Amino acid sequence: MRKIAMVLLIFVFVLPGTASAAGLCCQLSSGVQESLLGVASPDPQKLSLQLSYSLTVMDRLREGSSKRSLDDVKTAGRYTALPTKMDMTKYTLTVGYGFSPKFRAFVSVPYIRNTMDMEMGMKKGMGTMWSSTKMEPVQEIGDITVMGLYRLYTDSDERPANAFTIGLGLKTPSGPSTEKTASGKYVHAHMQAGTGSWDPLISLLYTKMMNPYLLQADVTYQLTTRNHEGYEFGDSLAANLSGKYAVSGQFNITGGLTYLHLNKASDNEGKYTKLTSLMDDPANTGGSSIWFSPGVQILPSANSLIDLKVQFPLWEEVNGTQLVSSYRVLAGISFSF
Ligand SMILES: [Cu+2]
Repeated sequence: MRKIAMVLLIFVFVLPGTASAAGLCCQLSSGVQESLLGVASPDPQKLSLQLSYSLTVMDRLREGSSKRSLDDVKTAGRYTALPTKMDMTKYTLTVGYGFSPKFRAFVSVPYIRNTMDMEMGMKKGMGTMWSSTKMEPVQEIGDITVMGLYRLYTDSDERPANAFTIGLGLKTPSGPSTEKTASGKYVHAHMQAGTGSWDPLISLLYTKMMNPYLLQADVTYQLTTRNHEGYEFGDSLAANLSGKYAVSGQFNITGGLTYLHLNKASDNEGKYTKLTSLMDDPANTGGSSIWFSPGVQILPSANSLIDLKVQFPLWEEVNGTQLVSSYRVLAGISFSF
């Protein structure tokens, strides 16, 4: 679920801006690849700084590709701890530097706040008594990621029409993955601020510029590893097709389609597993989804970019029964120096 963070979709408003020479072609030559990394890419010898906010709202239940109501899942009788709403908020600071026209590198540091509402069932005589509860929020620095982007091919250094880029990254285990609840049990694995694992990432990007249009196809694979506690979040694959249309030098309309696949998690030592709790049954992890992304971008000045985005799932198929997202909102501002 946290890996939905890899998926980006776009929705932005107009803000009053000063005149700017930065249009779509300049964004390409400076390599803004927000559908991949959500960061403004720095020009050579330039530093970029991005602050972003994202909110993922999960408040629907799904079994396979079918919708399920809370009552459906209660009646099925398998679980006595059910999530009803999870809000995942993330503030991310990303710093990038252009070492050369071909090579740029980024470090991103997220601050995570996850909340969850649940329904707990107590067996009473013939039936089950349900009560609502809120979990203690998790608020921590999450997993820091470093990534390098190397441009393998371009037809021109100035305003290229085609560019092919490879990215290699590493997600570190800087965020805590062993937070406990007041009862001394581990908080749900997917609610922890970190995964506790070192995960390599590889991305391939193809960008095509046909002023005033920009098209980009990119794919990212995250190879997850097992953490110290024996838990492994599933590998993920995200493939994006996105486009931008420059209405003016200060305003772009954007859109995209994203396919996301997550493998099932596995919990070798059972430390995070509780088979009567829907969130703590590893069978209820992983799946595939397709997301749609309309949006806009604003360029208030030559060295800044504002990005507000919303993403909606068009199709989903999950393993087991899971709490799934209704939508995701993203807002970011980036500067280059
Ligand atoms: Cu919970």
